[in-house]
Amino acid sequence: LTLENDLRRAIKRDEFLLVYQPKRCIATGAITGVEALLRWRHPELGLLPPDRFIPIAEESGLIVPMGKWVMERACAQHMAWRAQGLGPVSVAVNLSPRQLYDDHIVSDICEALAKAGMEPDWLELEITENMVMQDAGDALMVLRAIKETGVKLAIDDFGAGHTSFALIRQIPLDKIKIDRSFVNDILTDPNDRAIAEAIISLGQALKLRVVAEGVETEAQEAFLREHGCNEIQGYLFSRPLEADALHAFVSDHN
Ligand code: G
Ligand code: G
Ligand code: MN
Ligand code: NA
Repeated sequence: LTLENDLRRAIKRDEFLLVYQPKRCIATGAITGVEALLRWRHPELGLLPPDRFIPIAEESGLIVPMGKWVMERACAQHMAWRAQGLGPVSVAVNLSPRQLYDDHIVSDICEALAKAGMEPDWLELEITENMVMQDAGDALMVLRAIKETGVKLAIDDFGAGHTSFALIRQIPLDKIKIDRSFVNDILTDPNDRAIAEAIISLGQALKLRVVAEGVETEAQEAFLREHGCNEIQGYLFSRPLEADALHAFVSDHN
């Protein structure tokens, strides 16, 4: 309960920060985008990872204003990098179920873009399968409205949740992210390998870009390249970086 109270004051006290993990296109080697990941600089407990406070934020509903802050910060950062002369990289933000089903989600997205002066196609929103399954009819309506703003949609942690193929076909998706758990043992576990290959095939058939997350070794990347995966994200390439470090990393790389 104390943590929830602290969380209530965290936006005003400017205790949140975003770190950015780059994604690399396997074919061109270029950095195509970054995923924004939330951290909380707690005054007594130090730097907290999202699994320490997102569940509390979700439970209490605080995730709605926090998520709005994340979108605004991410859009502002994208424009700041461009103003510093960095070639544009897309920025992805994770959405929580509470946000998706909040009445103001579409206007919050539009407001974040407008405040930053950012074109919608540089912003990507990541949802998970289970968010869609809660109420498929409602979710599809919201996702279509979100898609009409011009932002991109990615399905995160794919393969780990519970969506049907029938539903996947109806979501206006741009991208599938293969869950890290399948990438981990992609070389040693025949089942994980089969699942990863199936997800890549599904993505290709539906004309979606496929991203593998949690790539930690060259051998995993080689396997993914061979099987037609489009992008990789993971410690092999880079850990999540603060804004300045990300700028330096992209400048050196692209
Ligand atoms: O950052 P890490 O790298 O530890 O992220 C752990 C989990 O927290 C991931 O599942 C990620 O999707 C989630 N997460 C990170 N940042 C955000 C955020 O801004 N909003 C939401 N809803 N989830 C986030
Ligand atoms: O669920 P989501 O994909 O949003 O989670 C992103 C999380 O994955 C973050 O916690 C991030 O720090 C973590 N992550 C990113 N790359 C790697 C990796 O190569 N290995 C592992 N174990 N975790 C990673
Ligand atoms: Mn994600
Ligand atoms: Na993920």
